[in-house]
This record gives sequence, C-alpha cells and structure tokens, in this order.
Amino acid sequence: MIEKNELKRKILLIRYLNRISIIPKNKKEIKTLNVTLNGLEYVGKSSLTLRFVTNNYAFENNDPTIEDNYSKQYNVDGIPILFDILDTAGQEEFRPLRGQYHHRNTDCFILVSSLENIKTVEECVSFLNSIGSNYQSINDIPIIFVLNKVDLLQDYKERMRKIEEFRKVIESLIEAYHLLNTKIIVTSAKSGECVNLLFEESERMVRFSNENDLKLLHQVVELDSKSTKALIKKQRKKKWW
Ligand SMILES: Nc1nc2c(ncn2[C@@H]2O[C@H](COP(=O)(O)OP(=O)(O)OP(=O)(O)O)[C@@H](O)[C@H]2O)c(=O)[nH]1
Ligand SMILES: [Mg+2]
Repeated sequence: MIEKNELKRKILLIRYLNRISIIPKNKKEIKTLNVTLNGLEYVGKSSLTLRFVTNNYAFENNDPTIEDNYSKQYNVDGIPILFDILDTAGQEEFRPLRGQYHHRNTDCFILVSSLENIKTVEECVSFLNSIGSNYQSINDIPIIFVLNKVDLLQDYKERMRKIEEFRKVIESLIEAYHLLNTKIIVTSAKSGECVNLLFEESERMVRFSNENDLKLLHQVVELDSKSTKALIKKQRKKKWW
C-alpha cells in the first residue's frame, strides 16, 4: 500500500517535471521538433505521416516518395509543438539519398517496418548504419521502431506471435548498436491505431533525452522517495507509541 502511494507520488512528479521542462521561456515561442521517417519501400511511412498530419488514410496513395516535408502544430501534454516531418524514400533506387536525409538535424528517427514482412525490420540495419555514419554518436539519439499494418493481423495469437518475432530482431539491433533511447510502437495507418501516440512519444523521448532534465528528475525522485520513507518511519513510530 505504502509502495503504491510512493509510486503514485513519483508518477505525479514525473508528470510535473514533464510539463515544466518544455515550457518555452518566451511563451510565444513554439518548440520545433524535427522527425525523420525511414524504412523500406511500401512499409507505410507516407501513410503514417498523412494519417498524423491530416487524420485521414490515403487509400489511393501508392506513389513512392522521393522526399516530402510536412509540418503540423500539435499539443503534447498540453504544450504546442511544431512537428517538422521528413518523409523519405524507401525504394532501392533512392538508396544513395539516405546519407543526405541523415545530415539534417533530426531530433528523433522513426524506423518503420511492416508486420507483413520480417525483412523490413531486419533492413533497419542499413538505416542505423547510415544514421551512425552521420551523427557523432548513435547511442543516445531517440529512435522509435514502428511495426506498422497491425490491422492486417486480426487473429490475436498471430498478432502477438508476429510482434514477438519483430521485437526479437529489434532487441538484437538495440544490443548491437548500444542504443539507449529507443521505443517500439505498433501502429496502423489504416485504422489510425497509435499514430498520434507515435508522434507524441517522439517528442517525449527528445524531452527526456535532455541530460539535465534527466538528472533533475532523478534527483527529485530520489529526494522524494527518501523523504517519503522518512515520513513513513516517523508515522510508524508515532503509532507504536
Ligand atoms: N493494411 C494497411 N495498409 C497500409 C498501412 N499503411 C500503409 N498501407 C498501404 O501500404 C502501401 C504503401 O504505403 P506507403 O505509405 O506509400 O509506403 P511508404 O513506406 O511511404 O513507401 P515509399 O514511399 O515507396 O518508401 C499503400 O498501398 C498503403 O495504402 C496500414 O497501416 N495498413
Ligand atoms: Mg512514401
């Protein structure tokens, strides 16, 4: 019971810190977040982007992308964020462009695979290599692995089996590249499942990757748990007497 309360306090603190850490000094200034979507062709990068930006599923959109830019202002935890989204080409013929995408100042990479085909997650290796060769250190860059087209798996057991299969590949990538700030999100651009959450999480990951915020958070949580424990001890003693 006590532990439960303590956990609640921590969650409240985390939420509080979440909020204060992103309020811009100048209230008029809106924070911009640069997000880049990578992944093989046909996995649904454009569909996910359009679902987020327009809240529609583009049934007719089968055109392969070369490079598209979108922006959308969207509130995360009550704070307006300007999402600047780079939707990239997955087709093999555009492979030489990959290095260029990774020169831009990306805050969070979204590596999309399709649950239809395990190869699409295995191929994330080539995107990680490309990111790695353009950034000083790949370890702490926020990276979200997206397993898209989950709507195609209607059978629950099959859905779980596939997700597990993909998760294992992702875990081996995380280990091989020593990635420290990653997440796996299962989405459907078609049904809209978890698409907003995906972009919200990209912002939260960036916010939490700020070293100072993390330090502050740890300190406060540590302090909080110490003072809570002290308080509990005191109360117990009181009861005993
Ligand atoms: N069932 C289903 N189909 C999807 C989903 N997302 C995308 N698709 C379909 O998959 C195909 C490819 O989608 P795109 O969004 O164009 O894929 P892409 O990754 O942008 O492809 P490139 O631009 O060529 O790299 C299209 O026919 C989409 O309608 C999804 O969540 N579920
Ligand atoms: Mg596309």
